[in-house]
Amino acid sequence: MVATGDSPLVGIVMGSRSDWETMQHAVARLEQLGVAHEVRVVSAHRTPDALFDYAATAQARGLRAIIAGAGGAAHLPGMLAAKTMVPVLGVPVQSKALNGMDSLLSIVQMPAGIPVATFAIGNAGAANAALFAAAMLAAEHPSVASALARFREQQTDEVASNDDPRK
Ligand code: RP5
Repeated sequence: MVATGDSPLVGIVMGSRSDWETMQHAVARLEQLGVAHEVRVVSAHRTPDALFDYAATAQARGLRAIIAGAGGAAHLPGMLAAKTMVPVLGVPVQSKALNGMDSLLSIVQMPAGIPVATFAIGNAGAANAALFAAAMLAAEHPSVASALARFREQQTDEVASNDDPRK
């Protein structure tokens, strides 16, 4: 059984504490699925040395995926991807000025050679990045596979049991 107290398999990083409102949805999903994880604020612009250090040590520390959320000039996911072979899942945070279009384009338009898997803007993107990370881990971690299967079944049951929108 993979538990949240174990050595982290997934790193969740964000460019600012102000991203937490969005990124908490990734953390909630990983906790629900029992995936060991860690959470940090690491900024491409304000703490670039910490970013390089995080990327340089990620693989050796056992991380199998990094979920990176950032808004505006969202360079965090791309810079992490440039400095580590650990797969980076990018979450565009919904910025105030441009509604997250700036974040989305900053993250998704990577040059060929350095991939970032980019998710939807905002809460849905954060939740789906966590589910995607769990799916990546499922083959090697049977407890994550069964938690993911249970989550899907529950989700289906919830929709099916509330299928009259007037109620
Ligand atoms: C980015 O700038 C962060 O990811 C955040 O979304 C945005 C604004 O940061 P704060 O000014 O709220 O700290 O680096």
